[in-house]
Amino acid sequence: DRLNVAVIGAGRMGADHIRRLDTRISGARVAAVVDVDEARATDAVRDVPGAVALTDPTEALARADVDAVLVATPGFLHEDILLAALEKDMPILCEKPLTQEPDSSWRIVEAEERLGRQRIQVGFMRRFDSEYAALGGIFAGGELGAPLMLHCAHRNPSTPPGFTNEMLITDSVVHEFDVIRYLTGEEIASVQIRRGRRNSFAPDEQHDPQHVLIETTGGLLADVEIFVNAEFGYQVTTQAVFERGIVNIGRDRGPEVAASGRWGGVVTPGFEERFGDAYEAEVQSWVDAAARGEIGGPSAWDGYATAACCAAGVRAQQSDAAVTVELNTKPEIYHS
Ligand code: ISE
Repeated sequence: DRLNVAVIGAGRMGADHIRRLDTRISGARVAAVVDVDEARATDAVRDVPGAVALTDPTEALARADVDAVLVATPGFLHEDILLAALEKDMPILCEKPLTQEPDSSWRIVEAEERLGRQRIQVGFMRRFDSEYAALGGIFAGGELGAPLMLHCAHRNPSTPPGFTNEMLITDSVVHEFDVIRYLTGEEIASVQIRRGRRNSFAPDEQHDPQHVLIETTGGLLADVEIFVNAEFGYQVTTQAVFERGIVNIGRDRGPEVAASGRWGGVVTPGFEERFGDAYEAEVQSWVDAAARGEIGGPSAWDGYATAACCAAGVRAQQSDAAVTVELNTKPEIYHS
């Protein structure tokens, strides 16, 4: 009995997940693909045996051959789909962000709490990246002493049309918010943003890059360079500073070639390549956990907490001051 998944949204991420579910994930199949653009839905199921193409998520959730849902629409469409899927008590894998604002994320948390168990896993795939996981092990193991600081760089080659200045935080730095919470096991207390010199090649509406200073509830400082029109490729690196050593992750480790008087290698072009293995481990973990009636990764609470960080970050873009992150009390179902 395989998990019969309806994939909602057949854009860049949805199409990538459909391919993954169809070819590399065991214990699951794509039963339906939903997209408002009918041609895109039809295209997406063309080579997927037994999958139907639909334009209405409600129709997909009502089908007898659908028992789980993967949400990959743009973030502003997540809330309605999540509430409907929770209503059906289905396993849900929701691409980040959970929703775009803390208020709507909190409504999701409340709906899940009423259900009495966790059903939503949020697509913060970095937790499944082998180097982030190894760094997490060093944080937990304590062999280098206490962690003191994190220096993060998040660089994208370019941004799609419509990528606003706020999205540098809500779409991109949201990953650092999650990963800093994951590594430290602490919530984020405040966010401060400085803008500095602007890349003249960035779209007019973006101030790119930005420098984000984050403090956790335990006093750890993290700085993030978010730079989304970096041209040269896709690069996500972290340097963790501990009392007795430092750890670097995220440097490309492809073959280093020396030829014609030069040496070097290749930078990953996009997140699909950089985090391909992580996405695969993430989806497999979700499918395996669903069989046990559990989730296999970051929760709706993580989605809510990062939405609260993003709201603070967007406010922090308006001034040079640090903005406090406001969090409601964590419901019982998210303890453990
Ligand atoms: C994109 O939506 C992602 O989630 C990528 O991981 C991130 O690097 C990029 O900045 C986002 O726009």
